[in-house]
Amino acid sequence: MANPEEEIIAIMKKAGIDLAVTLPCDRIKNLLPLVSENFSEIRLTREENGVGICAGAYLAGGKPMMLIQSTGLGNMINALESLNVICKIPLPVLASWRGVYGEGIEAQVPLGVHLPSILKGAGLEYTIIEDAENISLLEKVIRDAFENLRPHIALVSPKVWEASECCAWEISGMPKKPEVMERTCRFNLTVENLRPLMLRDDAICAVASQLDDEITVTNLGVPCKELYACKDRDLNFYMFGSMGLVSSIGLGLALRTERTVVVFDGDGSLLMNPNALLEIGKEAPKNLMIIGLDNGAYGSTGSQETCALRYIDLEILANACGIQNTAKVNSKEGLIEAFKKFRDMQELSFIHVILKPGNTKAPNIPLSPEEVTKRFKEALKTEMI
Ligand SMILES: Cc1ncc(C[n+]2csc(CCOP(=O)(O)OP(=O)(O)O)c2C)c(N)n1
Repeated sequence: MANPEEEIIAIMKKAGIDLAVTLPCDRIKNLLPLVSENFSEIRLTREENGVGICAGAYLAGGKPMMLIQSTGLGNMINALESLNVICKIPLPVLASWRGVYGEGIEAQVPLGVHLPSILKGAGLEYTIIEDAENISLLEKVIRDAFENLRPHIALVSPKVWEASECCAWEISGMPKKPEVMERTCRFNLTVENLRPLMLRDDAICAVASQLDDEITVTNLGVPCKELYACKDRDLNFYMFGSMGLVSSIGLGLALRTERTVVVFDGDGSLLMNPNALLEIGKEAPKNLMIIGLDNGAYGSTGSQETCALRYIDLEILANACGIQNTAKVNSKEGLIEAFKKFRDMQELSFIHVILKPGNTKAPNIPLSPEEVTKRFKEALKTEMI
C-alpha cells in the first residue's frame, strides 16, 4: 500500500490541483518535498497571504490548494470570510492538525482543541481525517470546495503519518541546503522625500486613463469606489474585505495570466501585512505592478495617521523585500510616466505614490461581491496560460 504522503499527492493530481501554496509543519515534513516535486509551489511567509494568492490563481482559471499547519487557520479566518465566502471563491486546505493527538508542545493545545468549534462557529466547512484509512476523504474535501465554491478545511491528525515509511524529507536534503546556499540580497536604498500634492482619486484616475487590457485589483474601501466611479471595467477586481491581501491577490493572478496586473494597494494595508511583499519579491512575476497609494493615513476609515507618514518609507520597504524596479512620484504626470515605463519594461515593479489624505464622495459599488467575482473571472477566460 502507498504511504499516506504519496496517496495525498495522487489525490491532488487526480483532482487537477495546479498550484500548491505551503507553509511547513513538522508533521507534514515528508509530504512537503513531494508537493514541491509534483506541483508548482509558492512558499508562504504567512498563511493569510495564501488565501489572497490562491484567490488570484483561481480567478485566473487555476485550481490552487493550501497545505499548512492548523495554527495558520488562526490568522486566515477573516480573509476566508471576507474574501472566499462573500465572493464564492473555493479553497481546499490541508491543515496538519496540531494540539490534539500526541502533542508535545503546550502552545499548540488551546487553538488545536478548539479549532473544530471555531470553524463550526465561523460557518466554515471542515472534515477531520483521523487516520491513514481515511485519507480518501481529502478527495471529497477538494471536490466540495470547487463544486460548492467555498473554503473546505481538512484537519489531518498526526496519527495519519504514524505508520508511514515515506522518507522524502531526508532524501530531499532540505536540512542541509541553507548551509551551502550563497546569500544574494541586492538593495538600492536612496530615496527622495516628496511633498503630497494630489488625492488618491487623482492618482487612481490618472492610472485608469492609461488602462487598456490590464487587470486591476483594488484595495478595500474608498479606493474601489473611486476606481468604479472613474472607470469601471469587467477586468477590475474590487475588494470588499480581507484587508492586507490585495497585492497577494495580484500575485496569484500574475502567475497565471500574461496580462499586466495592476494592484492599487494602500499604506495602511501594506503596513498591516508587509510580508505579502516578501512572497512577491521572491516570485517576481514580470507582469505585476503595485501602485502603493500612500496618503499617510487609513483614509477609508477617517484618515487616522499611519506609520508611513513619519516612520517608514514604502519604496524602501518594497526594495528591501526584493522588488528592484521602484519609483516615487507625487504628480499625475510623474505617475503616468512611471506607469508607462514599468508597463513597457515588463518587470515586477512598485510605484510609491505620495498623496494627501482625503476621500471623494464616490458612491457605493452597486455590485455584490459575487457579481464582481463572476464578471471578472468571465472576462479573464479569454486568455489563460
Ligand atoms: C482586518 C481589518 N481591520 C480594519 C479594517 C477597517 N478598515 C477598512 S479600510 C481601512 C483603511 C485602509 O487604509 P489604507 O490601506 O491606507 O487605504 P486608504 O483607505 O487610505 O486608501 C481600515 C482600517 C478592516 N476592514 N479589516
